[in-house]
Amino acid sequence: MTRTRTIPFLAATVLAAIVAGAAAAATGPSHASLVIRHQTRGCHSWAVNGGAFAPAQSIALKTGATITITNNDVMPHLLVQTSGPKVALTRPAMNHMSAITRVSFPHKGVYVFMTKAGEDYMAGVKTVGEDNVLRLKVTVA
Ligand SMILES: [Cu+2]
Repeated sequence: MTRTRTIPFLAATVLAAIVAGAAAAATGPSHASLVIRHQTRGCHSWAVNGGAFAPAQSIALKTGATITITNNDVMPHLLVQTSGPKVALTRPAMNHMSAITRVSFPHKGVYVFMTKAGEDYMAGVKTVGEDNVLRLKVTVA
């Protein structure tokens, strides 16, 4: 008698765990933070959620998610969307150190952004090599 009640309960628990796992794999978190920093080689780079700094980043987010970009570089960065469903960019110009831009993704899709970098805030900033172009791919599911 206990057996016939225990087995369906276990099966339901396992099924629920599988469904939850699949849902978590298909959609990402609801928020990501990017930080732009100055560096000698390539002038600037950025990182997602405290990860490795690189010029090109990609993020998977769930529908309705937002990203926050903080510009800690020594020059302004303008966020520009280059492809994907059009998103509203409020304050895309990060014109001073620690300036923040937020972007919301109310719809599914693949969105691609880049930044256009301006002149250094102060003279005499030395860098090595071509300036990096920061690129970001956001997949919203
Ligand atoms: Cu820079």
